[in-house]
Amino acid sequence: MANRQQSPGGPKTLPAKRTRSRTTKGLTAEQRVFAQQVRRGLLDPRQKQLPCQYFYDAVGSALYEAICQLPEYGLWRADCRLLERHGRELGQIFGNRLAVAELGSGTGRKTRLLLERLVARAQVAYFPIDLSTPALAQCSRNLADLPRLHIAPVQKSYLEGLQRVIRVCRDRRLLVLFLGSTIGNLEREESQHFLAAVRRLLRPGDGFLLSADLVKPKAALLAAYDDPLGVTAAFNRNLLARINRELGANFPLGSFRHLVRYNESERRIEMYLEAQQSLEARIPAARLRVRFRRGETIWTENCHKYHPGELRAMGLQAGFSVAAQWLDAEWPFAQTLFMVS
Ligand code: AVJ
Repeated sequence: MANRQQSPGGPKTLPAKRTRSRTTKGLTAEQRVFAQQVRRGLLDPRQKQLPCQYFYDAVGSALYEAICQLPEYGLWRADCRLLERHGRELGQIFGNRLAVAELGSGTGRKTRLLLERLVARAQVAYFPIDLSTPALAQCSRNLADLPRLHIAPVQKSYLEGLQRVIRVCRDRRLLVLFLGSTIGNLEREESQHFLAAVRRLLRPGDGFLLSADLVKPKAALLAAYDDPLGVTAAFNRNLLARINRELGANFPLGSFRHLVRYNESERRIEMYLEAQQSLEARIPAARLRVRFRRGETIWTENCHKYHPGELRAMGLQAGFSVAAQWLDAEWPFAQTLFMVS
């Protein structure tokens, strides 16, 4: 877990107690890993934290879809506008027999804007890569009507999935998509390593299209992550609700407040859940009892923001060349096309 900076939530955290209960029976393999990650994050003596990848169960994914429609949250629409504006150009660059692999494809609603423009002039093999089976199923359904599109879902982590795709489509140029500014969840150093790992898997003629949210006025960012309707607050609290649902915990959801700050030096939004009174929660499947002091926080997400030049430099450092960079005027957001030359 990367985000280990100072917390806004006051002095030392209250220790958590390991319990001896043996209630991990009946858990799936994924839930066991979930329980281990929860245990590790909540036992962290410096700052309690939970990994943001667990936001996306069925409820969380639906809340994220709602976030993307919020007037305050401009990322999704900016990404869509750039795909609509430059989709044809991408088609011209990659020719008439290409493969498209998407890291973290979600429902595919946004990717459709690009795929529609690609299949207008090419045979396309599309490989949505996602850990969530329901999301992959929905993605395939959302795109099934597109002509000249072959869909091959890959339920794997990003790099494992990409390795699989490269093995099965040696005869086509490959365009890898990493949209939505999901890269923002990684620490900057981690992002650099990730780009280098993707670069190592690709061959000359392949490309990597990276979406990233850009630095902008603090007020706009705080509104995007702490919307007045409370959808992002629900998305954040759903993490505790999921631990209650899947790991048998008893977190009192109403006792945790959604807290967002903008870390100027790190150029990132940080999301927390703050305990409104001192309380204790039991998480049997993680064999844990956790006590919270009033005002103590759980760190749940980092959303890093970038400068256009920084993104280009990251790609060059990873061994890519920069073929194009498109910026959205309405909501500062960038799509950068990296190529293997
Ligand atoms: C899916 C990681 C791109 O960082 O904006 C939205 C997640 N968190 N609102 C983002 C998110 C709070 C989103 N990413």
